[in-house]
Amino acid sequence: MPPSPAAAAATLVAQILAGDRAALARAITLVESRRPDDQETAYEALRRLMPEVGRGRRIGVSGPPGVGKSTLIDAWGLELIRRGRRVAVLAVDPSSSLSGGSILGDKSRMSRLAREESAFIRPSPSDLELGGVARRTREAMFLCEAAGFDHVLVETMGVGQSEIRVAGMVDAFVVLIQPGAGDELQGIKKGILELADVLAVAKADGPYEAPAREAAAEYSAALRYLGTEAEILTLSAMTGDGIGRLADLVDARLAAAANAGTLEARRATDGRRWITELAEEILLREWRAQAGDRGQLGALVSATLSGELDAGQAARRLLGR
Ligand SMILES: Nc1nc2c(ncn2[C@@H]2O[C@H](COP(=O)(O)OP(=O)(O)OP(=O)(O)O)[C@@H](O)[C@H]2O)c(=O)[nH]1
Ligand SMILES: [Mg+2]
Repeated sequence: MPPSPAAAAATLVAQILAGDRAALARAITLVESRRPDDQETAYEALRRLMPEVGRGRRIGVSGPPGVGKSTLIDAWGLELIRRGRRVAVLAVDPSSSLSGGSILGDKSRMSRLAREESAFIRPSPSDLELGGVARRTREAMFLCEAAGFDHVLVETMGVGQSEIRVAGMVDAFVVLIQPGAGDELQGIKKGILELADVLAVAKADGPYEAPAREAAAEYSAALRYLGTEAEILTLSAMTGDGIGRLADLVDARLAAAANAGTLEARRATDGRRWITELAEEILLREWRAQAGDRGQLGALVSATLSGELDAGQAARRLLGR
């Protein structure tokens, strides 16, 4: 007989606290699973681990496809390790659900970091339902923290919902921008500029260096205009230029936020989202499981289109009201 969820959770917790990386990976798999018993085990393990969660720093790294997120995380992660930190990376990649997994892709982009004892890299399949966000990024971050990783970097694709969601659950949000001045300004949405704590113009090396600096100047003006307090810099993950500055900058901002109490406030807001989202998920799952009278949907649509029912009435009937 397999162990009960509580017993399985207790074992997992002991292993994670003892530094067992395979156990950490397993716990993340369980929390991402859709099976109720896996969920029960994972959440029980997380409950027991929560006293170990909170001291770490959670950082989101976002930007358009190919801008250099993974390469930057590789360089930044190494810099953090040089400073004595332990670094976990969660890569959330929508393309992984299309290509059937970009695990090798991400590991090879982070090949230097992947070899480090003090690093843990975990690519998670994204959930198309959520617009390309892993369903359990928040829980995975907490598990990494409990396992003693004091920095958790989350790579997320710069597509609408996913970056907004991730920005809400991290302590600092770094947005990478393509070098090249002028028209790029149109491409990045105002909302994203407002989410960013740090804007970094990537690939500032070789022929891109000058355009990168021009872009930084333009974005700097845009940020002033928007009245946000985001910092802006140029960097190159390839040459290493700007990586130390990025690490310093994010460190300083997080220390200031911790002192001012804004870090705690940000986490409290996210805690409310955490439980609310799970509650919504449970409701939706229960409703879908009943699925009793979905047969009436066709009739409800006809009635709505013919003007017999209004759309709100039809939706309420579908819910059995
Ligand atoms: N010149 C230059 N090229 C870079 C730099 N960083 C990344 N690249 C190149 O840009 C390409 C994409 O890099 P990735 O790190 O995979 O970019 P990404 O944003 O993680 O890509 P996705 O995860 O697919 O969205 C690769 O060919 C890198 O070698 C840099 O600092 N300078
Ligand atoms: Mg990547």
